[in-house]
Amino acid sequence: MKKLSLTTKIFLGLALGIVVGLFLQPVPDVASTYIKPFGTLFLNMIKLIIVPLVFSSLIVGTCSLDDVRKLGRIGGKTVAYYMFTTAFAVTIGLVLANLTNVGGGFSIPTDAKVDVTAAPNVIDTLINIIPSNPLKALVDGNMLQIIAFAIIIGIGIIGIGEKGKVLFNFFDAFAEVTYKIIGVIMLYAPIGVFALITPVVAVNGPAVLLPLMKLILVVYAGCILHAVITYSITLKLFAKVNPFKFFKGIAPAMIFSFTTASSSGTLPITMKSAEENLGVPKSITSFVLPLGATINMDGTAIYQGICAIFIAQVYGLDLSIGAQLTIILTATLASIGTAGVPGAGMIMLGMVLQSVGLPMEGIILIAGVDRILDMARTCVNVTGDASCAVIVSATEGELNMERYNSTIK
Ligand code: DAS
Repeated sequence: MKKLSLTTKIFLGLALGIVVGLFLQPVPDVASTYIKPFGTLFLNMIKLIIVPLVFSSLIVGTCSLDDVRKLGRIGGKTVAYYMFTTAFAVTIGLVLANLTNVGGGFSIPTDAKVDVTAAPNVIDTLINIIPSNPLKALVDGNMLQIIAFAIIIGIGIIGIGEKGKVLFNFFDAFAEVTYKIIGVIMLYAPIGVFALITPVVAVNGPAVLLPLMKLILVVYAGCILHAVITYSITLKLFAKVNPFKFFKGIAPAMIFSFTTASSSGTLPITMKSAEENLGVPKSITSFVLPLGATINMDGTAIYQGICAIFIAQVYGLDLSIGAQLTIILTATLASIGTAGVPGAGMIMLGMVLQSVGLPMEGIILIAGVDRILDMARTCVNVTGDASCAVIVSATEGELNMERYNSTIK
């Protein structure tokens, strides 16, 4: 009941925050001045623990795969699934945006010329993953480089056999300490969630949302379609499990990620839900989920595909199929580098727009409602990560089916 009570409390915090936010719409500054700080405090607590959590749990996760061949197999499955679902997500976004003429109703003149220019260099993206200064990567919170460093350390520990035990035990204990700290932080979660959502509703009341309502509806539709259809198919096809039980089991992480708009901040709940509700072993959650929280962002990719078409249509610019294919490549790569924190996707949207010569100022149109969009895309990001953990476990024969099927009480 304790697990459900945390979810229930978080949901109550969310519901209460929405109601209070609606009441505070006439005085949004009250919400921003007196309530928002308690939400910022919560996000800061989450940011405090993310680097130690990801670093230690990935080292432990890599080591627990106990041999490099298994690591290669699981790593290969994980990265392939993440890249495939992200590219598919962008495509869904582009098709939906074109079908709904998402940017219709606006027309802003621009002298920008659509030109497939700076398509991202795949090689550079991959080379930049290996940190030349790992301590700087840790200090800067460069998640991709921290992940690479942790995996390399894990492989090293596997490689020295018995002698590595002391290091494994150190990082295993360190990871347990971060889980314990997160347990304490989560006690504050209902208050934190309340304080995060209240100013969002108070500031972004219906008046602000109306002009961009079509964009918001298309992004939410894309996110729901991708989550329900794509993951149901992949779970049925590759894991041969009942998708409904998946969504029921991962619900706590979906609610939490929707509210905090932070994949990294939701990571502890995603890991807990995947282990306790879906029967995924810790050796796989502690490898697949920290990796996913950073490199796998299907929701963000959907958002970037739709917003690119929105901005092109608003400025009356036609995007050729070639340009739209570049958007698929750029958004897929951009999602690798996007940090799992609020607003990161909007920053990476600039890279996507630049790759096809769309005006960057188009981002300003979206900035006002970006938090509303961020909540939906982050929820999909986290759901995608969890679907990968279930599929990798099932294909490795390590999914606890009894635990998975017991999700629906
Ligand atoms: N909020 C980011 C996340 O935590 C996603 C985004 O900004 O696109 O996944």
